[in-house]
Amino acid sequence: MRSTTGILLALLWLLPALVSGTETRDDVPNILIIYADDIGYGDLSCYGATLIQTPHLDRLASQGVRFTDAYCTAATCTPSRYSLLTGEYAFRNQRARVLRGDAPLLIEPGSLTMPEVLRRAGYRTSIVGKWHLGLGEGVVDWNGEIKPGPLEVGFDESFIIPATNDRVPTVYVHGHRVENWSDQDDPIRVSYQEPIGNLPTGISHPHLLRYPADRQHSGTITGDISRIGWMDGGQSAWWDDEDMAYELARRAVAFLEQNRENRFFLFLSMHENHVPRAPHPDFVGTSQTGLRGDAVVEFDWVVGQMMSTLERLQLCDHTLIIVSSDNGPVYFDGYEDGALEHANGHHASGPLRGGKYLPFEGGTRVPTIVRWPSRVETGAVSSALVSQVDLLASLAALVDMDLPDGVAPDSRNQLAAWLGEDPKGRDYVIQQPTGPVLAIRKGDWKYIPAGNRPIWAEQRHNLRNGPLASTPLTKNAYLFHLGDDPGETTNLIDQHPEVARELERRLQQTIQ
Ligand code: NG6
Ligand code: CA
Repeated sequence: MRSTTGILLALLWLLPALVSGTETRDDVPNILIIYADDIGYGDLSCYGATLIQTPHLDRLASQGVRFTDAYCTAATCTPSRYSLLTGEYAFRNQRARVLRGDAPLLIEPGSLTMPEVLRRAGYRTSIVGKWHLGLGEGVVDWNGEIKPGPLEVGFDESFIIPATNDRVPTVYVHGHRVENWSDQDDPIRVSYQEPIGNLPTGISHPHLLRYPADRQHSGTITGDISRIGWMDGGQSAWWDDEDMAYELARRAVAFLEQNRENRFFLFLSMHENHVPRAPHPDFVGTSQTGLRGDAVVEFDWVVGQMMSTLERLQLCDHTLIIVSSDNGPVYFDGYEDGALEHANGHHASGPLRGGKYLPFEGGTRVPTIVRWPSRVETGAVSSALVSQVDLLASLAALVDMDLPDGVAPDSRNQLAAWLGEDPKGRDYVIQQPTGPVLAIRKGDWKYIPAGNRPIWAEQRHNLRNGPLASTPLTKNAYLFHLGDDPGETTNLIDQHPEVARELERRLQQTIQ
């Protein structure tokens, strides 16, 4: 008798845990992260752009919270994405730098990544779009099974651009295989060491190109664009650059439709506005800043597609949407696509200094919008300091999952800030530019330690990126007061050495 009661009690105790994966509760929403590539703080009309109109993002902002002080962790893609998905700063992992298209997987298979945490919480998880976190274990056979990859680190489904749209191989990988690929007589081969195969390259056939490229981007031509690296074979599987937004949107919509009855997490990782900029002809001319702006409008259209799909499926109220970018903007990034010539006075970083690659605010402060009608106030603007590295712990808290010690070591539960409820957010954020020098923002102060590497980057920006940077970075340390000087023009390090020392200490404590 006693044991029967015990079993019954145990069952009653277990019951909530057993049903919690299937019930539809408003406080545990679906999650959709729409991630842009290289879209800057000033690129959306809700962030002040006038030559680029982004009506869907503006509407999203009017229905949710728009952040003025939200950061990705790094000024380039791979490290930012690594931090977002693992909750660990990328500078802790020496391999977490901008990866080649044939680099091995950066994330340990089976680890508790953001998608894995959500998967364990009962979510169906999917990535559609740019990956750029490596695939395989060293040598990838693009004609066979490609793993480990997204499916081994928490995603139930994947349809990815393996690296970037300017790197070979220019094929989508669906699950473990190249999409649309079965012709074993024309095997896909990839090299980042030396030219392979007989396909034209930007060097051998420049007349085939839609626009000229620098040397680095003058490898194999697929479509009419030369890439970084060389590839051979697989022509039937090559993606169509102009169709990419439509293809990724189709895949994302299909996932939402298929999972209408499930709780889902979709990481929709778009390529806009990374080079090569090749928006669909439907979007060419839709901005007043040339192809670069047109690609932002294309991204906005994708956001609109996701919103209208959620509306059609009546999932809007039950879906938390987070839109942000992986790093700041750049004009010239390898291709003479007219981005700078047609900038037309558009400031891709808005009032901020610098952009992609750089330690200045424009490198890592990114447009960020969060919408979840059942919980997030509509039309709010938050100046809370938030960092994408915290999304893992924050979403884990949202779905009530405990993270064991050592998992996501740099991720903190900042859910209240991310939902617009806490106006303050973090005490400080770390900003990782290209090169070894990390920057830190704490409150209104911003500190960039002395170091040499960023000099070339900003000089290149000055030469090629016009409005993105005004004064050259030197190897000296910098201290700016962002409240008085959001454009980081006046170095106050001599006036406030004690502030610089405090920020240096904070930075060192974080690094250790
Ligand atoms: C750089 C490429 C740049 C871009 C970047 C990655 C050169 C000279 N430049 O190495 O064109 O591909 O990597 O961009 O090769 S990111 O947004 O994915 O970080
Ligand atoms: Ca990027």
